[in-house]
Amino acid sequence: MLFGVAALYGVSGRVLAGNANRAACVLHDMSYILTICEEYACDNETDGGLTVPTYAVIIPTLNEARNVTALAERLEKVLEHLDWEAVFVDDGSTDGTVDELRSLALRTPRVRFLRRVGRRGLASACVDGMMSTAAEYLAVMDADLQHDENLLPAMFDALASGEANLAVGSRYLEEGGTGAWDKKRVGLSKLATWVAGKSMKVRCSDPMSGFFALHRDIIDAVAEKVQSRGFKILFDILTQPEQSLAVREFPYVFRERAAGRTKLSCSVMADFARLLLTRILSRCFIRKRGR
Ligand SMILES: Nc1nc2c(ncn2[C@@H]2O[C@H](COP(=O)(O)OP(=O)(O)O)[C@@H](O)[C@H]2O)c(=O)[nH]1
Ligand SMILES: [Mg+2]
Repeated sequence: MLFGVAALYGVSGRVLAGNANRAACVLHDMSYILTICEEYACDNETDGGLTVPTYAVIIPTLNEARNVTALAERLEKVLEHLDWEAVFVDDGSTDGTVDELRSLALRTPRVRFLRRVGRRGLASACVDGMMSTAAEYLAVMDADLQHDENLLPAMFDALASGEANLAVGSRYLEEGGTGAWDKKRVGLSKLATWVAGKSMKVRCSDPMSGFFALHRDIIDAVAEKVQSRGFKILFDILTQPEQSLAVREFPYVFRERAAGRTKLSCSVMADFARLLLTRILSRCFIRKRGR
């Protein structure tokens, strides 16, 4: 019966294969929550010796058919020595991304994917991906090869050693960079970063980064509060008032998109401006009350 329900929601890969001891798949939308747990106590001897991975890389996709296979291959190389899985989360791509993901998942046991139906939004896709894995350490990155996957082992290491509970890939540290961006985009991004800094308690040079890793306790605590349509989930997490964050940053140079187009649109920017305003106002309000 559980297999039937999971299939209905498009969950694929290792969870469906019954490899997880205690797999929890919670779809973020409050209208339906699917939890698969405890019942999944499986004997590893009989299902290929696979165990619950310690690390997961969550990759939101919207029309990234030409990028996903290359990314999975790169991940396999850099994470070779770790116990990890990749969770792609797709929102109705029309370019064959899901076919690519299915074929990847069929031939690569470390890859699984979540196909969301009737739902959109980068932030909620990331949250659903994170909720669908039992891994303790979770990274989020773009599917388009713009983020430097070579940093993942060091980011995971910083989390697993307890040095940090949030590792951020930063374009604005000395050795980082925005690559081929034109002056206008750099200017806008720096301005937004400066304004965002005013609403944050913690120091982070690149709060709009889409490349970060965290201990799962952090997202478990705020999953329901993240702006589901948002594009800048890291900033949302950084500005949740009750979070206790130890941030470590890793410089990287933002690469050019390998194929396909950016989904950063005017409406996405408007959503972000709304989030920014809400956070600045609530920070002012908290300060005033504290006086
Ligand atoms: N699932 C999902 N993924 C999305 C959505 N919007 C963007 N993405 C993915 O999120 C990542 C970041 O988007 P991208 O267009 O690269 O933004 P940019 O790097 O700021 O130009 C990419 O892997 C996109 O395919 C969405 O609504 N749903
Ligand atoms: Mg991108």
